[in-house]
Amino acid sequence: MPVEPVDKVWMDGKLVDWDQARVHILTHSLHYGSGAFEGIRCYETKKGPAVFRGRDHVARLFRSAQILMIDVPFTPDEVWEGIREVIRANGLQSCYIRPLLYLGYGEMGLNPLPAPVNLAIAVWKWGAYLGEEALASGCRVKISSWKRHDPNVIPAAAKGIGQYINSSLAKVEAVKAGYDEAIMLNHHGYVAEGSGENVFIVRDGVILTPPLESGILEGFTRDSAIRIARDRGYQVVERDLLRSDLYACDEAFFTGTAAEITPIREVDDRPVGAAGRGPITKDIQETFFGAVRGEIPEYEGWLDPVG
Ligand code: PPE
Repeated sequence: MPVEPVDKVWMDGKLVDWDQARVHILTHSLHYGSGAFEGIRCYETKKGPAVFRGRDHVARLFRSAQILMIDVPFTPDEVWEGIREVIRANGLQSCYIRPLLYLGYGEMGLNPLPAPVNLAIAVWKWGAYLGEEALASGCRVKISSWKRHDPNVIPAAAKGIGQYINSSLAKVEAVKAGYDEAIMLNHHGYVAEGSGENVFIVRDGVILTPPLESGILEGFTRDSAIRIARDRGYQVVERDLLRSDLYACDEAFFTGTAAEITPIREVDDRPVGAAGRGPITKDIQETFFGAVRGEIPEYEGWLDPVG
């Protein structure tokens, strides 16, 4: 997706001009995929711009760093203030936020421990991840021939930069074959997640989603969708799913910061339910969009104001 430039990027505590937000070619992360990142969204609300689960995303960045043994040279409060500062500096009401914790210039070789640690926070306008049309009518998905990496190969719980090669391989395969998105199975053959989304299905009114032990990213949109669904009286079950569960369900949808809540209308050329946005998906999606825009008081705690 092409990026529209904005004015400023936060780099190691300073706001720099967009065009000056550069790194050296021997940046460690460019060579070895070392580092971690976050994907966060800021939404326009009546009380001004607010970051959806902003503090939670910052905490996950620190958990990723802990797993990858990277010492973050900032406190969580400083990172959170950096996020607010860069949104304000660009005068944005809504945007996508990308904190990137990377290993910088000065050390080469596979041992990342001596490399300098840098943190950048970029923001830009990012519309519907799989297209506006997909939000309303659903997307077409392919089960990937690429498996989700085993958590003992690369920890899925960390949002590490290099591990996204796995997601990219799956995405490219799906797009080249004419689909919008991929779903990967895990090493046990059960459904894991999309290239950048968690996945849910609905069968006989019950909502099902793979458990965290299936080796998936612990998505905040997933967590929010589960809470919304239960609050609205639906039963939500976290259990292993087979690919045939995806082929023969009534509804399916993705959750993710970028993807928000995107219905799935087809899996491997099999229509899901009525091949559109199912009624339970619509209910959860509408509530989610109300929550992120600050229109539902009970979910206001999920919004961290930019101020
Ligand atoms: N699984 C994966 C593999 C993943 O990358 C994401 C987020 C999720 C699940 C959902 O997590 P959460 O955002 O906390 O609900 N993917 C990010 C990157 C997308 C990109 O293309 O870049 C995102 O949605 O920001």
